[in-house]
Amino acid sequence: MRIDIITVQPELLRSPFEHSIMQRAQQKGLLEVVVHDLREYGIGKHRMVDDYQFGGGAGMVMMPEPLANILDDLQAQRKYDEIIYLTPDGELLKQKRVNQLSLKENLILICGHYKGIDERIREHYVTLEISIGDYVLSGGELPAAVLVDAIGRLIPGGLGDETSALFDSFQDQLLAPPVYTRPAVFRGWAVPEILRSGNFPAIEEWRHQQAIERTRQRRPDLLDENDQS
Ligand code: 9D3
Repeated sequence: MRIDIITVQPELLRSPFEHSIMQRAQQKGLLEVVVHDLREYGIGKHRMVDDYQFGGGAGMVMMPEPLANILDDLQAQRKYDEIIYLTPDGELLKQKRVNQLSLKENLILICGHYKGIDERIREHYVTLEISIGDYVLSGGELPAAVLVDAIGRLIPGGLGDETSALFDSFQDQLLAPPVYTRPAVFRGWAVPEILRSGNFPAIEEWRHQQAIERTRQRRPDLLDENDQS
């Protein structure tokens, strides 16, 4: 899988992808992340990428031409499955969408800044708009890193042996049960006896019940289906 990221702050995106799982998947050639500096497509000798908005108002808007030019260049090189714009008014990111995107071959991510990008790019190029949550960030770069991380860990061979995406609690809509390690008693606080019983069917049942109870208490919204899968 190849992911091209378009940004005016490429430095913000370099370090996340030089680490851990991301790098493992990338070294195996399973995932290629290419960060593009939009300023290289900027207009004039000042490499302009943003301008005042029509109608007035504070804040700069990312100009259509640099974006259209880099998108044309990329699309001339390969077929992209989705052109994704990270934006606070996009679809709230959920695991189901991550799972879908992890099956794609080529993705483009556009990171917004300032007051966002010219609406015509959204109309004529963007195929999917994603928000990572209802809070205001300063740009789309960290959301892009979040999305790439979530996708990258699903790519076969991209995960450590000790974990499996299929058994992740979010995959089955439940929160994870509590976990413990040694010592069996710490400051007088004992690990639940069942976990030390060696009775694995009983342990599985206990964990499942804990997961359900925890989900009911903390995230009842995950239980009342509403088709969030
Ligand atoms: C003019 C109104 N603002 C929307 C609340 C404009 C605006 C604020 C912040 C436009 C962009 C941003 C920067 N944030 C993102 O680009 C962004 C984001 C976010 O702030 N929260 C959650 N997900 C995302 S994805 C991209």
